[in-house]
Amino acid sequence: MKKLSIAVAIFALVACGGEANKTETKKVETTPEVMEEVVEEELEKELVEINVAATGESMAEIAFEPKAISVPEDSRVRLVFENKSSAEGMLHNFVLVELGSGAEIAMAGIKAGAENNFVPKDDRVIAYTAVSNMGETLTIEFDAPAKGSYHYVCTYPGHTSMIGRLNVE
Ligand SMILES: [Cu+2]
Repeated sequence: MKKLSIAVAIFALVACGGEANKTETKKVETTPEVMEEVVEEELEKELVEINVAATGESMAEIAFEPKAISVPEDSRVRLVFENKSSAEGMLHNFVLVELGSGAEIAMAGIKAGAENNFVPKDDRVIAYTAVSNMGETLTIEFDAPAKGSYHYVCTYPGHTSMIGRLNVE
């Protein structure tokens, strides 16, 4: 009886060993494919943080800082948008739009109204923040659009002089 259990135990051990080997061989076979998937996933998740401020205490001074930003293609962009104005009524948003469409988007934004953050429903709008109060910082995330140049504008009524360019490279 004792001998039999030992034999069974040895058999089980060998069987397990065989199974483990099989699994290992399978892993090696699929390694190149698996690694490719991992690399692709990492590219999708590359997070790029950009900092943009809205500055100025009068209508003549208001501007984005900086006025040009570059981000890599296929990146996830985290925008930290700081309203640095402190004068009463200096409300700003950041609206990323197709190149050259800023003026039309801003015009349509006035009709969209404050309840929509002055952002119209328009395919040319790629990403946007809510309207920020003086001294407020808002953070949004979005996928970088296709390679190319885009404008960012403030669509708060009368702020059409606030414009910058985002390059996706
Ligand atoms: Cu503004």
